[in-house]
Amino acid sequence: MPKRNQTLGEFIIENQADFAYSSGELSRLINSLRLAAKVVNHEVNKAGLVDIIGGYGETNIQGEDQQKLDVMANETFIQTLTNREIVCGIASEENDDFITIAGCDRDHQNKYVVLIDPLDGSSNIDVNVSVGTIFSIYRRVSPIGTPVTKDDFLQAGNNQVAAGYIIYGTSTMLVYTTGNGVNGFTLNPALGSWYLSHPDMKIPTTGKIYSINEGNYVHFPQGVKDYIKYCQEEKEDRPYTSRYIGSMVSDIHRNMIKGGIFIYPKSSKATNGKLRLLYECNPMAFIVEQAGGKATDGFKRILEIKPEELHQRVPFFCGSTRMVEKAEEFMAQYGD
Ligand code: AHM
Ligand code: MG
Repeated sequence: MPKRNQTLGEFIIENQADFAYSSGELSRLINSLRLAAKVVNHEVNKAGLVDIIGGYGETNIQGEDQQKLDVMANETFIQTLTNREIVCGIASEENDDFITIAGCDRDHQNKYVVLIDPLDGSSNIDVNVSVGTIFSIYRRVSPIGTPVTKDDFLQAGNNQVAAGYIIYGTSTMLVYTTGNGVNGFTLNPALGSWYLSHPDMKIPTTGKIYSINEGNYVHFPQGVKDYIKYCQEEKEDRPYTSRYIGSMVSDIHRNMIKGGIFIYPKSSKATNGKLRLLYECNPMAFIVEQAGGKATDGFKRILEIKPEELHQRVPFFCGSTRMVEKAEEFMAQYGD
């Protein structure tokens, strides 16, 4: 039973037996992520103080300008996981291809791969709005002791062993699941310790918040347009409130606590939406489902989609179950 104010270290030790195939490896991996998160948190917090923000002169493979903190966060997570030889492979939203950890075919027998979006919502950094890290952990499907393969990363989300996010907000939180519910830890920056502040998180079954970039309204499918009009209708408990930070971790974290729906649909400009199945949607879907919510592409469960590419995008409807189901009803009227 989670105890409030327990540290993350204590929590991991106490709950180690809950991890499937527990050998301590997954615990050590989550420990590495919490360490890297503290380093990134430190840098994010001083972003306004030093000349660290702004374009880094590189464009990532999605064609977006990278900012220095994206690069720093990417390197911090990759280096921490690499130095500790805790995984056999890493795939990052910021890298074209996956990384094979040296020695995974000889010296160490690690069985996990990590997929990571090191700093999501990074266009918000230079305006002092919350950003986040999202991670997802799978057991490799190729034999232990051989180099990792692309198939180790292209697994359906329901194979996830663990997933989590870190939100660098008014306080810094680490929220994660290993498939036994969701727990949230808040960083005490003075002590550098994470404390269990949100044990066994449950998303309300319905809510009054809808989060979508309505600026793209004219490009949305008719089902989404109709759902937005439904949210705005004066009837029963509506109209709902619109809240869109543009930083998915923050938008979903708020909806997890207050109840709500987050939608990033496809549009006539972006045929599969914007968000990446492997780095963004699968981990958030696993967390939200573990908290009792629902995540689909408007028609089918995100966690059942078999990925075909590392950087595949997918429409995303995620949040309170009854709200996602209502949005799906509108989508179903028009088909995909
Ligand atoms: P990023 O990975 O380049 O930071 O993009 C992902 C972010 C999400 O956090 C957010 O929900 C979305 O992009 C906002 O996009 P838009 O500005 O198109 O609404
Ligand atoms: Mg992202």
